[in-house]
Amino acid sequence: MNSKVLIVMGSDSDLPLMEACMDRLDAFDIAWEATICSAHRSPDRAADLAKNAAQRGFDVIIAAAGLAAHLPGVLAAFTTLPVIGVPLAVGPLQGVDALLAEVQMPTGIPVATVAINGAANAAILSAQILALSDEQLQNKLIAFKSELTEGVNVKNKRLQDKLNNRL
Ligand code: RP5
Repeated sequence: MNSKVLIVMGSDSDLPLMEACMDRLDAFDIAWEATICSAHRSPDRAADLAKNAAQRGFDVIIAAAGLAAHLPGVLAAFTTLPVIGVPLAVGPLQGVDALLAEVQMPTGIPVATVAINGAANAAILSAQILALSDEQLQNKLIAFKSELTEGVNVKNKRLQDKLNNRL
């Protein structure tokens, strides 16, 4: 199985918040590698990682960081691969600082920023990108979205039953 998604986290302290991303990629049978690298503490390696990612066979980069989260933007500066940013709720501002740092990228260097702690959505967005050239994955996504719809239908049915029992 070739690796497709590169997950970069700013610190090992980010791992608990990013496990939902790894679990969701696994559920779609998408291969991934994860590494720790910091835009501020190991900037040279961040540049190298991004410069070499396409050549190493990755199609998408997911970058997660908290505080003044420059990691996704720095990686995006050194690659033409799509970069998905996950702002993490860390520190006194609980992710608002990271959200603004990741989403407010200058024209030319986009980062597809998901919600604060949106680790699972980063995986799903990666899947949607990879599915553009993978019909099997496309079918898995269709099935996944149907499950979401069915979940809402079940909730609604439960609500209607409850409301009927009140009468
Ligand atoms: C960021 O600083 C990391 O992504 C992490 O969310 C935050 C704190 O890092 P540690 O001090 O726990 O290493 O770069």
